Amino acid sequence: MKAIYILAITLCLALADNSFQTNITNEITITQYEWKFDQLLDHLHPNQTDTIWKQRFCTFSQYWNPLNGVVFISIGGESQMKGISPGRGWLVQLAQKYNALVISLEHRFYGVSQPFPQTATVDSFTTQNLRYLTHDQALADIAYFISQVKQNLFADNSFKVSNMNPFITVGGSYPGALSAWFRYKYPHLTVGALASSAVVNAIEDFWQYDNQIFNSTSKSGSWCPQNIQTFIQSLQTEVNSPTTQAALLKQFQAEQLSVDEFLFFIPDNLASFVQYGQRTILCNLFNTADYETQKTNLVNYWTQNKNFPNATIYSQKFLNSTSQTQSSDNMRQWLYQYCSYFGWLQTPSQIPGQAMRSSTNSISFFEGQCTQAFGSDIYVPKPDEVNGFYGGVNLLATNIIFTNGSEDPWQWASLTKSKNGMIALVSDCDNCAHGVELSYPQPTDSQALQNTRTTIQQNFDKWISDFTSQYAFSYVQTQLKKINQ
Ligand SMILES: *[C@@H]1O[C@H](CO)[C@@H](O)[C@H](O)[C@H]1NC(C)=O
Ligand SMILES: *[C@@H]1O[C@H](CO)[C@@H](O)[C@H](O)[C@H]1NC(C)=O
Ligand SMILES: *[C@@H]1O[C@H](CO)[C@@H](O)[C@H](O)[C@H]1NC(C)=O
Ligand SMILES: *[C@@H]1O[C@H](CO)[C@@H](O)[C@H](O)[C@H]1NC(C)=O
Ligand SMILES: *[C@@H]1O[C@H](CO)[C@@H](O)[C@H](O)[C@H]1NC(C)=O
Ligand SMILES: CC(=O)N[C@H]1CO[C@H](CO)[C@@H](O)[C@@H]1O
Repeated sequence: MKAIYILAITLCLALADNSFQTNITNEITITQYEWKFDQLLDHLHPNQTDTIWKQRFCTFSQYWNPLNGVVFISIGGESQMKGISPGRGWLVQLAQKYNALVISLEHRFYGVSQPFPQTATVDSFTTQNLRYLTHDQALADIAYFISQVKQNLFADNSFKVSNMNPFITVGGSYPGALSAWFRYKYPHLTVGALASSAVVNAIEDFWQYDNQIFNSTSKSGSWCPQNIQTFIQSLQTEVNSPTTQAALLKQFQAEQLSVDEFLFFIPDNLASFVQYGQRTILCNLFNTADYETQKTNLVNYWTQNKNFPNATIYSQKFLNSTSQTQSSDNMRQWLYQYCSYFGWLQTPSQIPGQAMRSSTNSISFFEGQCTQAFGSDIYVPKPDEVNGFYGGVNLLATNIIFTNGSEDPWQWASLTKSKNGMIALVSDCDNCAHGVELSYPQPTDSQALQNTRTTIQQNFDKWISDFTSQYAFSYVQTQLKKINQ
């Protein structure tokens, strides 16, 4: 009996060749399934012969119960997305609590979701093709996808999703903004949205980001931002000197960068520590005023952790290149999105004494990147247009939870205050940064973070019960049908 059972499982695993494993924590490994969806290229100018492309989505259905389960749509963006990653590991627990199906939908032009797949004769990322890389097309992708899922997109009907299953969107950062905007634009398709560190406010000159790096690193002591500031100054002097330049670039594996590119590459990667909750690690590396030691600490850290930042993707040559070399490529696409719409150009803080990056990180530097990569007609960003479209910080919708981490430099592009059925929460704790509550809960998580997750779930409970009570009668009918199927 047991042997047969094991054999059956083995067969099942062998047959499901679209399945894959993801390690969420050291103890938790999940199985997900990868699928492709026939998505429309242009939702905004429909045509008799719609152009179709293949959009990737992944499902996690271990806890799914179609009779009373929630469907979580995990929204992608800014990079490739193959299902739930450890950074969104909380979804695994939420799935268990809400008998949920989790569907991760990759964003157009990222990863393998390419409207114009790379071939010998087709380049994925020409400026002409990237015209279809817009926030409104991306939202329409989600709307079309959800409406298809509700009508049993899955041919074998194995998931038995129906109109009576409440849908909740989840996203962090730019996908967090999409999650909020989706609730505003297509409120009939979901019961609510979690918008984590959602950058709903487009700002061209986003110097507040750099200022938050100063503010967050100050939490370790004023020496931390000070040491980083003197480091940036020394770096600038060294890279500008013909006698020392080559050795410095070599030390950071950045021989392919110009001086200005290098002076963006380093601060951008220091800011990443803070953005991703590693402020204390960064400050430990800079717990010395000695420039040579600072450099060595940084290089050693990246080498030992096998996460040395790839300088190539910061070069104009790479940003110019219209071909997709690997599915992880995302720099040109994201550059296009902020050049053409959002801005969020990360210039030095305008508060005297608080700049954490070189003055070469100026608007004209970013404008140069944009115009060289896409031509002069793509720049300039249109924050007024985007904010006019969705409302920016004056967005008005219901059932959205906005979260921000107290150390997150992006919080200044997010929503500040609760109002009208929209709730703003903050996780105020050490190293609480971008999208912090979405990761898998740990026993060491601060009380503030645990409270954020509890409040989110209380709101989910309310949205779900409002939904099911509103549709009580047809809900029972539909679910009875499923049982009888
Ligand atoms: C998951 O972790 C195990 C060991 O802990 C490792 O053997 C395996 O390759 C990992 N799988 C993935 C997909 O990373
Ligand atoms: C409609 O689609 C066809 C075929 O893809 C294309 O040749 C034509 O230019 C499109 N028309 C418009 C108005 O976009
Ligand atoms: C950091 O920001 C907080 C909130 O705006 C402010 O109260 C605090 O004074 C700032 N700290 C520094 C060092 O700028
Ligand atoms: C850096 O990125 C480029 C472009 O994606 C890639 O071709 C190259 O292999 C990467 N280098 C390293 C060391 O990973
Ligand atoms: C990038 O492309 C622009 C426009 O074609 C060109 O002027 C510039 O020299 C290119 N830069 C590099 C580094 O290839
Ligand atoms: C932009 C924004 O709302 N930021 C808030 C995030 O949370 C911190 C911590 O309470 C607030 O100080 C910020 O105002």
